[in-house]
Amino acid sequence: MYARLNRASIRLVFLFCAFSNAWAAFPDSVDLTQADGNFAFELTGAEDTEVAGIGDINNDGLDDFIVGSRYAQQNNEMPGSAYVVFGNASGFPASVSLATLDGSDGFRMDGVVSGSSLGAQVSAAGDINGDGVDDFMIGAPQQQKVTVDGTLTWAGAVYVIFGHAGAYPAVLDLNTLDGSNGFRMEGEAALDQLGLVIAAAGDINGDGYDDLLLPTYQHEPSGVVYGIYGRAGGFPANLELSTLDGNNGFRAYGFSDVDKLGTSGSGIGDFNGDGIDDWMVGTNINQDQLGVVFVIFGRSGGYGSTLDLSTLDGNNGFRVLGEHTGAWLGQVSDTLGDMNGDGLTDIALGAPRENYTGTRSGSTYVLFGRATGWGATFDLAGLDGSNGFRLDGEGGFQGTNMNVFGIGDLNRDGLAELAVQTIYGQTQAYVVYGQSDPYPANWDLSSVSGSVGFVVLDRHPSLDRAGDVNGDGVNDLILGGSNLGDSPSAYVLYGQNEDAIFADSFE
Ligand SMILES: [Ca+2]
Ligand SMILES: [Ca+2]
Ligand SMILES: [Ca+2]
Ligand SMILES: [Ca+2]
Repeated sequence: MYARLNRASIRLVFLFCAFSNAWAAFPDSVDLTQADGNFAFELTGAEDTEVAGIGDINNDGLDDFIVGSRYAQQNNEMPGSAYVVFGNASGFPASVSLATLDGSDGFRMDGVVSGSSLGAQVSAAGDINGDGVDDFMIGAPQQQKVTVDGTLTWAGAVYVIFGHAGAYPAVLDLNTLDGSNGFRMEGEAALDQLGLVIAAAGDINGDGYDDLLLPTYQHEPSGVVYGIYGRAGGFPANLELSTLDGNNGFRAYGFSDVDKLGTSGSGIGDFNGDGIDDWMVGTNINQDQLGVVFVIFGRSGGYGSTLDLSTLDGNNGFRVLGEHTGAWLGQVSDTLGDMNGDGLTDIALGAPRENYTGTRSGSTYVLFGRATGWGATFDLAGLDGSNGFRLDGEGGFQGTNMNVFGIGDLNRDGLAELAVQTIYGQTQAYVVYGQSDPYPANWDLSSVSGSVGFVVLDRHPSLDRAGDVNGDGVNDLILGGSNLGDSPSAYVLYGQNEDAIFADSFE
């Protein structure tokens, strides 16, 4: 098993595979409870974690990552906390304590009031202020908003923190964000829970600065997604979303039959190959609960103050509807990067309540990007393996609480991997390798082993590409935990460097 798969045995695996021509970078099953610092390490000291790779926020050439813990307690209150851990070229020990980060190896941030659920979501932001250093953001969806007219319960807040070279404190006080080092945004109304979904957009208006997306499905009456444009400077300490005017950002609302726009959404890279980053936003709550995802092509100059999603016609974007009543397409979705190696990015759309292999077995649809030929509506029944595929659960109710994640290229073959986390039945994360050959048009998760992919045992509700946190040139995977008892907070699983293994084998 994987506990014994140290470097020596990896070489044996490689040699075996070289002769059998059946290379698999990972074993079929990864047990992170055996993390020993060699193939993976654990993080301790926080509960119920959300995780994200955030790029290189301290500009030392190593990618960094963040662990959010919405129920974290500090000083007998429960503000929620988030922990940034810096990448380390020396690697990491088997266990890293989030509680002892001292500014040199990472730092902590706490919610500004108790009960704000800071860390319920964490995300990369790209480089939103254009200073060449990556930035990141944290959601606090249950934070109150204090106005002259009173307090708005659970309006929610999002904090954007600008990365910088040099020293960080052990605890970064989010109240010190003044527009020059970062800024905050707050929900427009009580119960909006701004910060439940936050995502880097890439540069969707083509001005050279990375942008942000804040899908907010609880905003009445129909949900909304806010787009925030990056710029070189001049951010206020508190960016009022009501001031988004088409120059600094925009909004898009749900409309008839789209009741809760924004249960998922993210930047998706350049999906249609026109040189501008594209994005998507979805909801499982629409007519007959089919679910819908809107894919919106990036546009030089932006979208005006309000983008009308009903105008998507194939030229400016398109929509994807779930295949069956109650399928809940778009409850979850993520950007993948380039999974099939054609140079265009691809996307994963989850339909947790599709029924192909049993009641609510769940399905994941992968759509490959392409330059032309999009109509106003993409029909998922047209997926044939070359333009994307449908990947079903193994059986009944496996779609319950399923999620889909783009996790980057874990085996350095240049193709991005897909992860599907299932919480019910087979409670594990399935990692599906990218490949340039066509996939089957329809298949199911029971096939994920060997050259197809591998599984990570246990429950990890949050997965993300960590970037390269140990400087070996391979992207790593970070996995959050839903801790019961003393189980670790999160794990990092190192990517496998096939080239390095090859070189080592013939030393
Ligand atoms: Ca770094
Ligand atoms: Ca920056
Ligand atoms: Ca931009
Ligand atoms: Ca594009």
